[in-house]
Amino acid sequence: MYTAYLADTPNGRKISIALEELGLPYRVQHVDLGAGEQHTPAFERLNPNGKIPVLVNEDDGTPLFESNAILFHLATHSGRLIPADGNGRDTVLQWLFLQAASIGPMLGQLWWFRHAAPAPNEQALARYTKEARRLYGVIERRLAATPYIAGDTYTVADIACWTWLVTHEELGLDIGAWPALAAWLDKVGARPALQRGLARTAEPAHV
Ligand SMILES: N[C@@H](CCC(=O)N[C@@H](CS)C(=O)NCC(=O)O)C(=O)O
Repeated sequence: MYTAYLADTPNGRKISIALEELGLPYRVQHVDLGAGEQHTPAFERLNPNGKIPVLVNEDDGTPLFESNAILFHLATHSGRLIPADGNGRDTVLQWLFLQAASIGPMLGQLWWFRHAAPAPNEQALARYTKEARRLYGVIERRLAATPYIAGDTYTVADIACWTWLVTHEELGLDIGAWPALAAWLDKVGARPALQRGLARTAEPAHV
């Protein structure tokens, strides 16, 4: 049994989607980011970085933070959503790192400067829009060549990238520029487990 500390954000959504895909038992503990619950001493004992998501294995109490480390843990321990062979695993890891190191931070900054910045900042908007568009292009070229991010099969790399790349409207990006990526967003988004995962993370806090 797992407890997933989540909020309704791209990194939070990854975890409930993966747990639903794998059919593992879990409960969601919603963390109110606006109220600062991620900075309480109790939460920072689970993640010293003070961010969701965290997954606690209730069998032994072990907490795991960093969304893609959690995805990799779930996939390798279940033997699903990741290839069994070493090269296949490395390929999944490569895309998980690209998502965590580039797609998440750049799209996250673009979202913040569009929706949360206290004052307009045209230079920041131009810089992060350019970088986001470049990254959508990287994934477009990949998905023009392979059906899924890490190759022939659906893996946790798709989950990690999907929750971020699906936010293109909020980011003011025209998805028409990336047809292979758009088709993949629809294909992956139609998975029933993904839709169940989104619903679990979107449940109102404290219910
Ligand atoms: N690299 C981390 C990023 C986690 C992250 O940025 N979480 C955000 C929500 S998506 C958060 O907790 N923000 C609240 C804060 O920074 O105070 C991961 O992939 O888990």
